[in-house]
Amino acid sequence: MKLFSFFLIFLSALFSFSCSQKADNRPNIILIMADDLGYGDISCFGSDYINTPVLDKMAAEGIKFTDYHSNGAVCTPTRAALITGNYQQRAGLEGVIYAALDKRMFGISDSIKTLPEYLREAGYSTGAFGKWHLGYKPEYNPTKHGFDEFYGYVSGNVDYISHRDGIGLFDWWHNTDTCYEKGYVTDLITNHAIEFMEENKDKPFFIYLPHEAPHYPYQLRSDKADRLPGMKFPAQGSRPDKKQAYKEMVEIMDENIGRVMQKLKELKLDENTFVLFCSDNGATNKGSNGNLNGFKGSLWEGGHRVPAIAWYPEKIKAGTKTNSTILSMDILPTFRSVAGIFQKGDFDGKDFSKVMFLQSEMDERPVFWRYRNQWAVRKGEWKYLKIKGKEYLFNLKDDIEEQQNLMEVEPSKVNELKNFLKEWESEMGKYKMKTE
Ligand SMILES: [Ca+2]
Repeated sequence: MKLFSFFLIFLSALFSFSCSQKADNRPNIILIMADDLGYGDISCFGSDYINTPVLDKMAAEGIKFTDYHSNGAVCTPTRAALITGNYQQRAGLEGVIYAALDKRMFGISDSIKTLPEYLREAGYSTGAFGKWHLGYKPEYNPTKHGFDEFYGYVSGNVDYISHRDGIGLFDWWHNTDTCYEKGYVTDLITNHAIEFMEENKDKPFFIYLPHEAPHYPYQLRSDKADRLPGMKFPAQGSRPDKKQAYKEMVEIMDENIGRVMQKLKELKLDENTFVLFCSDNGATNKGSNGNLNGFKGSLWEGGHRVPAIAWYPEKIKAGTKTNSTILSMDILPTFRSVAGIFQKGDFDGKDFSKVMFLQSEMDERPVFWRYRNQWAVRKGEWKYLKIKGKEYLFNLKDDIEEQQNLMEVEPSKVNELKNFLKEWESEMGKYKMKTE
């Protein structure tokens, strides 16, 4: 009997050892998101003006998404979709949360389970370093929504040097406390992400690294702060050469992403870490959306088709490319699957891990955008768009520039897409929009 008990104890020890081994082998996940970076703003997406050797190398060693879209055409909605795995409308965050004091009441609701909450529950250490923009109040803080640690700012943009927000208030935090530290935002958030990697190198971690670059104010490392207490300041910064600053800001971000990649190597985590890079909406006129029509804020392709790259040498075939249509809301189900969370989840977003790891394509599905009296529906190569009361139908496969309106030519396609939109609107009508 004694021998039998001993055997059982041995078996259970062996089992828990193999489980913990398995748990430890789950990949680290790093999500790096640029702010307002356009489809034509990095060299591997066609820029001949901005040099991004680190991102180019990631793409050469990983997979490039040609048809990746932010859920929103501006910051907050994309972040809401990303963190919830659903259309941002379900969180009521269809528009931007502004810095003005009478607009600060909105934010991410407690009742929604977030991406870091899923990953933390599965044993991941979770850290957010950079821009939050999902609410100012303490209850909206990243540490109240699944992140073990947060360094950064909660508004839409801060002075890169003085860390003051759009109305001049100090906006730099360590968790829920204000934090005074010197440094250029792009460098600082990378420093904190790297510290987090070092501290958590022996267990799986999830790092969310939402950069400020290349969002305004257009400032470089050696610039003086523009936003100081009691002073009026230009929101976009005082430099006259904003386009040049924009270019250098993207290049500084690229250099800092290189520091993260280098640290992965040093810590011998490069084999077992999955890195996804993307942008949160299209570029303004300071940047480039390649040959796409429109800018940030619009539902023309330039407002939401943005660069994305995934890197995971162990599982992603080097130098691959996908034309699957993927949105920010697809990241949550995908990361759950990468982290080995197999409980069924009910999300608007869909797992795209097979696109990356097995070179398969996503099943065709209708996807939707809505922002400030603009509507867009995509299914396959077709896009229905309604802007300022005018309707358009485009075949993006032949006409990515959105120049040939096929409304009159393909009425049945128009009807199909409008019916999808009607259904979606009726579903989203259940939710109260809190912003703008
Ligand atoms: Ca943005």
